[in-house]
Amino acid sequence: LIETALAIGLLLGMAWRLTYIAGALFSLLIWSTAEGFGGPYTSGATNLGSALLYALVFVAFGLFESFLGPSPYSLDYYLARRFPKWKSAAEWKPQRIWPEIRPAFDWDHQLGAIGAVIVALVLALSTLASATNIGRLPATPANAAAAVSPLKLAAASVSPLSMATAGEVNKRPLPVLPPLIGDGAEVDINLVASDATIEIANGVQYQVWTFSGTVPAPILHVREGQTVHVKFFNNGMMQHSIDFHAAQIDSSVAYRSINPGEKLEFSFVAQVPGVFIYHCGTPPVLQHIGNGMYGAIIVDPLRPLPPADVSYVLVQSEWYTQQVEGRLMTGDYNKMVAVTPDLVVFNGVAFQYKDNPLAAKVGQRVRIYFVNAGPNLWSAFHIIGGMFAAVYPDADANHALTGVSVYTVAPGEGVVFDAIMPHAGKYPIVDHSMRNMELGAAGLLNVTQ
Ligand SMILES: [Cu+2]
Repeated sequence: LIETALAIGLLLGMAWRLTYIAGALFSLLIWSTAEGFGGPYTSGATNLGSALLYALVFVAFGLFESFLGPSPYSLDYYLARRFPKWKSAAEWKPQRIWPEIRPAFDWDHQLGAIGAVIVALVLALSTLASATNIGRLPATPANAAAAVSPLKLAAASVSPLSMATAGEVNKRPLPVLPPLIGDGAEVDINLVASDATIEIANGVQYQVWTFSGTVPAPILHVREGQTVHVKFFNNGMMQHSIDFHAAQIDSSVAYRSINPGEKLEFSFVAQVPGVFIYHCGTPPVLQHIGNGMYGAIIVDPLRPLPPADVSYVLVQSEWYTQQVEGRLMTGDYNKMVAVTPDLVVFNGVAFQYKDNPLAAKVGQRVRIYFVNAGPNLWSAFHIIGGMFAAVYPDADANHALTGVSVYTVAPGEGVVFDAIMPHAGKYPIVDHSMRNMELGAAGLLNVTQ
């Protein structure tokens, strides 16, 4: 509103003195309150902000006017002639006698000038629309940080010749199913809640909350019927907890939150086979999962599935980011609530298996233990160019689905997929929800002879 009043004052030549003073002060105000475009308040800003410049422009206008005297091309000129007191609002030297200046141009020129002023006035009034636009995010430093896209940061470091969408992610081991933790009737699991910084896209880091330092958390592999002893220690900065979907247990005891420095122990029998999520369940759970506290536990069935030649574990999840500085991101809880992810990833890193594909041979049974950690989005899991040989929603071979090309995996759900590729080739592994695929939920299965 102040902007619009200033614009009208400038265009009509009305109350110039007030306009200049208010304009300069208002520009300084914008500059000093970091209204986004105003000042150097985003990290990495390299200029002083444009608002300071406007303040100087207003000062310059004031100086011009005081040297050159009043102009006949202004409302002030006419108002002051009719109401002499108006001068005090309009002029730097009100005591000066108004010279009788006649308009120097003929009417044709004047009409042109008036037309131009009207056009400019309409434009100025149209800014009212944006000034009162409620739906727009205010230009605060927090919103500016939230607007930084990790994918764009990742792409910025990529040579234009690279085929990769978001650069070549640092290579890490393929997510092969690890061996059973133990062969006996009982196994021990030690997990530590701890803060860490990990890569979520090429060259882009995120300040995560983890189980044992990685996202996803360590892959746990047990067998149906084994008793699992869980030892959980909180080495983080706040309360955390651990919730195993593979267990049937009193959650108010086993899954309770513990303070930093405390430990928690419980045991459960892995009675139900399958692939399950485990995650932190401390409120707001959305934030604890959103910041990285999830993993997969595989419970092998006593009545085995058809033997697989190669087995991988994929955990899908979303990242909701805001910039800390440079290429370091942290979580954005507002985005988690609004479900506006910046990245959707397999095993924590956008596009990591595009540059470093999963591998298999023609005719091999490739098993993918798939967990969707969410926290919010469903996955439409798909291998482009492929057909699942079997989908096991419950790890029971008698319940296998066949003839499925896309299968839905809800947040928190785990499903076992078998694929047998009859031809060599590079098969994209994706979340067939296209937005999610473009945000990073895409990798490759490289099938060779
Ligand atoms: Cu937690």
